[in-house]
This record gives sequence, structure tokens and C-alpha cells, in this order.
Amino acid sequence: MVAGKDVCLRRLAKGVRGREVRFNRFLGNAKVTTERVIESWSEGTAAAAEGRHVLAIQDTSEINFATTAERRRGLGEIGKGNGRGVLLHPMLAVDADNGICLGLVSGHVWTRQGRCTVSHDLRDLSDKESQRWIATALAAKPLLAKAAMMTALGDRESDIFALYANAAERRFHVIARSMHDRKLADGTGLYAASEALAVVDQRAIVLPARAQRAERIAQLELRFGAVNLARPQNKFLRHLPKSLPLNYVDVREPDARAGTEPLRWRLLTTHPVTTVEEAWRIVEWYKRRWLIEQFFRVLKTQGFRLEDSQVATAERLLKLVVIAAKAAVITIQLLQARDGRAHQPIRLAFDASAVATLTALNRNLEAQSKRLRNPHPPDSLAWATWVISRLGGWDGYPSSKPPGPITMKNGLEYFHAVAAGWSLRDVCMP
Ligand SMILES: [Mn+2]
Repeated sequence: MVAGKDVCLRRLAKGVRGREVRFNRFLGNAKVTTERVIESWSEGTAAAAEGRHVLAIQDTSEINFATTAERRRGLGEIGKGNGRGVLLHPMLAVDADNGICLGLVSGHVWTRQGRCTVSHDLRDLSDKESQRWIATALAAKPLLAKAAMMTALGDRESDIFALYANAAERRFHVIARSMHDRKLADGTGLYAASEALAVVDQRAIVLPARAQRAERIAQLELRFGAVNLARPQNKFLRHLPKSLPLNYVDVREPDARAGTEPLRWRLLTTHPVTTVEEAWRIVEWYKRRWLIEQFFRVLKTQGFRLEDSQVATAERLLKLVVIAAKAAVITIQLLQARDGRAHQPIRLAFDASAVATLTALNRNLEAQSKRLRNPHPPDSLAWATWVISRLGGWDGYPSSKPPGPITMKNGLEYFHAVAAGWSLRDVCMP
């Protein structure tokens, strides 16, 4: 999948019928379960996390698959009930200091069965889809045990009292964007209290481009303060503390350009925030959430065209999604290595046999032209990206335009042809 940037089994099999049958058998095999594939996600990530402060970024995305009334493929509703598909809730490990993608940690994948008719507040948290935020954060703790620190990070959907109460402990923190105007322990409201905070600093930050928005610079005002959240009135939360001390960081854009939605982030965190620098650091960490959106883009439309898959049953589509997720993460890691981020180890994306193949290919490339040598240390992912880009047709001159995703894709295809079976055995198989 990494090499072909595609998950259509027929296209991936490149016309070889026997290979397509084997792909399908693999997906149909009862021993290949989504749980087992998700377990395998963290194999490289756990080692990569060692000694680092890891942002464990979670989000949910809907993956739409075309269906008709006659052919539902066993898929439940997504969105506002106007489509059918799968929901993917992955957790991505990112180095807090330099933004390096360390790999996938854990997550859930599911398709909805019917509609829920009991009101949201009357249901136990374990019944709700929002339980996935807590379950994934708790599952990550042993997997990221070697990390110096872990911060579970999520958007407004992750503003869950039980997440703050359950996930936070020594070395484990939470950052979430606030969704609810919560009651504070002194009876006042969170948003009223936030309006009373004074602006303590101003700074311009760069907001990366997104699907329907170009990159832009936002001039922000910063406010922060300590808050004490009251436990929500819900009989299922009675075992949790009556109140929870958290820190609140508020950034807003007072003078957004006309036609631009002003940025407003209300962030709640268990991290200490006592200085202006610590408050900006929370904002910088929250900004790294952008990477999980990039991951979903690669997975769905830009890269693997997951939504075009012809696989016919929900059971197999769920497996395909979790396998493709791993391939999408490797693509993101190669693109980051190309951009010359801090040293990423080659083993983040390639196993021992793939590294051996790359070494032979590198020797060959260097022999072709004396002046062009791979400038990166051989244990780095940047070294692998240099080889893959050269195989894809990049001329290797530092003065040339850096290799783009298409060059990378061509290089990976060639690499795939050389190391026959490599992409399936070593990348896709759990
Ligand atoms: Mn979300």
C-alpha cells in the first residue's frame, strides 16, 4: 500500500489475479482481526517513544463508502445519517519537542449498528462512543511506558470530565479543547471566569494549511489561569472527585481579516501553567494536532483513496482501514524525513530486511555518480528517503527542488519491485 499509494486490491495486485485472491483471502481470514492489527500498530512506536515527551493525539474520522439501498455492504450510518461508512479513531504518537511522527499507538474502528434512542446523559459513559477517548488513552499508558512523559491530546470532542479525572497521573497529562461551558467548584461558570482573565501576552503564530484553508498567520491574545471544574451532575460519575483542579489557556484572534473565522481555542490541561512561556507551550503542543488531520487526508483522498475501495463487506473494510492506517503513517514519516526534521531512526518505517535491500540500492546509486553521495547517516530515515527519492527520479543535487510525494511514490514502487513482496510481508501484514 505504501508503494502503490492505493488500497484498491485489483490495482494493487497489478493485474495478477492470484495476488488479488490472496489479498482477499488475507482480509477474509478469521485469524486476521482488527484488534490484532491495531495491536501491531504500536510495535515500532513503543521503542521510538523512549525518553521522549510524547503527544498522544487522538481524533475520530468518518470514512465514507459508496453504497446503494440494495448493496449496503453491511455498513452503518455516518455523518447525519446521509452516508454509510466506517469510523476510525486512532491515536498517533508525536514528539512534543520537534513534531516527529513516531507512529500509531492504539485506537478503535467500527461501523454503527442501528441508531441509539436513549438520551446521551442517561447512558453510562461506557455505552457512549465517547468512551473511546478514555479507553484509548488508558490503552496507551503501558505502550508508552518508556516515554519520559505522555500527553493525551484531542479536540473539543475530548472535553470529557472522566478523561481528565482518569487519564492524568504522574508523567501522564491531558490537553483538550473545551466544548462545554462547565460549572466551576465555586458555582460560577468556566466561560464567565475566562472573560475575567486579563491578556498577558500577544504573539503571531503560523496556522498550517488545511483542506479548505490556506496557511495563514494569526495574531493572538493569550490569557491563562487556574480553574477548578465541578463534577458534572450525572449518576455515572459519582465515583469521580467532586472537583478537579486544571489549568486553562485561552488564545483568541481579536482582529481576524474579514471573511476569516477568528481563531479561538479554550484549552484545558493538567500540565502546570504558571508562566506566559508555559501557556504558549500548551498552544504549540495543541497546534501539533494538525498532524492527525494530515494523516486522515493521506488515508482518505490524497494518498490511498481508501474511499474508492471495492471491498464488499463491512468486516473486510474494517480490516482494510486498519491496515491502510499503518501504511499512511509510514508515508507521513517519509515526507517528514525529506523535510529534514531532527534525526529519525530508519527502523521507524523499515525493518531489517528492507534496510538490507536499501543498503544494496544505495551502494548502486553511489557507484553511478562519484559526486552524488547520500549525505545522511545510514541509520536515519532521511537516508532511506534519499535512496527512495533517487529511485523515483530525483537528481540528488542539493540545489534541486526537493523530491515531492509523486517522486517518493515512484521511488517506493521501484523499491517494491526490487524487494518483491516486501510491502505486503513487512509493511501490511500484522
Ligand atoms: Mn474530532
